[in-house]
Amino acid sequence: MSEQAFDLRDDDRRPPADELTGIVQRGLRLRPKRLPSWLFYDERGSQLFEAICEQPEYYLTRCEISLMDVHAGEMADVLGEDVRLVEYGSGNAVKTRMLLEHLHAPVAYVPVEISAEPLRRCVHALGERFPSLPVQPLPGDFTRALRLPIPPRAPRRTVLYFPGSTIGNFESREAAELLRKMRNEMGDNGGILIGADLKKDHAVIEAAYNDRAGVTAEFTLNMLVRLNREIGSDFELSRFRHHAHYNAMAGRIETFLVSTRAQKVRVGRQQVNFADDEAMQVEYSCKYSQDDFAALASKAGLDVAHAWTDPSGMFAVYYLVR
Ligand code: AVJ
Repeated sequence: MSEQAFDLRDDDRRPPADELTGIVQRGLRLRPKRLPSWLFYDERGSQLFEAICEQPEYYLTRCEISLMDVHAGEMADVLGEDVRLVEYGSGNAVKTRMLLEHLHAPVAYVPVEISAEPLRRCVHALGERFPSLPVQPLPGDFTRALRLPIPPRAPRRTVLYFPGSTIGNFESREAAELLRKMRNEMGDNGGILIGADLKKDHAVIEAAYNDRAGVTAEFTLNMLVRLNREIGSDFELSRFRHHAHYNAMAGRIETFLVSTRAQKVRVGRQQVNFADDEAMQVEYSCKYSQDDFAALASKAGLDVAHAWTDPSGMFAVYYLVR
């Protein structure tokens, strides 16, 4: 997600920078201060996320890919013939390709993506690999109600694909609401194929968000670079540090930007005070045991029909149905 997010919202006639300024100002009035994690994903942030995926400590992507390597064929069998596959966030589509390799006569692939450039790249990459697959890109925010394009022929079912443990960025209430929205979109006969990181040794999880090379720290701080550029705020990068720790009670990584001194920052026409050591929350990455995830799904009126894990038991993909 990037600045284009706001260009796409023609329901709001204010200039995009004003909207962003308002979002940030509201977050800075909360106690603790809090900024939404989608702000990470400008162009640089998306690049840094790809670099995170290559770090030895960040096991999530590698584990999900090895899971797909082993189980994509079985997933395709479970999904059945004539599926319309709708992906929430198009990403770089590596896992999607692994699934599409095995799908039986898919009716269409619909990537839903808020930011124009990744969406374009995804359409291009899949068009080359699957020339006869109808691709129907849908620019937009997947947390809002989607208007799915008319499929080229009637699908047997619509399956919403939501890989990557992105669901972990939502607090459990919001996660249940999002799944409930997805349940409506998939229809009676539909399903949700969704990746979620599993609970495990806390040190392993914590290391994944504190890589030695400091890529995650740079990713976190890039949010401030983006805000300085897009809304003209004057966050001083050297006066904030990345902090990510595993909250075992809540079952989630909590990431903060911590102010390294008492300071004032200008955001739009407002001055915002930070105390020495004040922590501003920027991301949750929730971890679910298989039982936790089944409980979350059931809050949204969904059942786990299948669950797959990677060979090391670190990551899970679930197939949810009504
Ligand atoms: C893309 C949301 C799955 O929470 O693990 C990686 C984002 N943040 N390192 C995650 C992220 C810091 C990632 N998700």
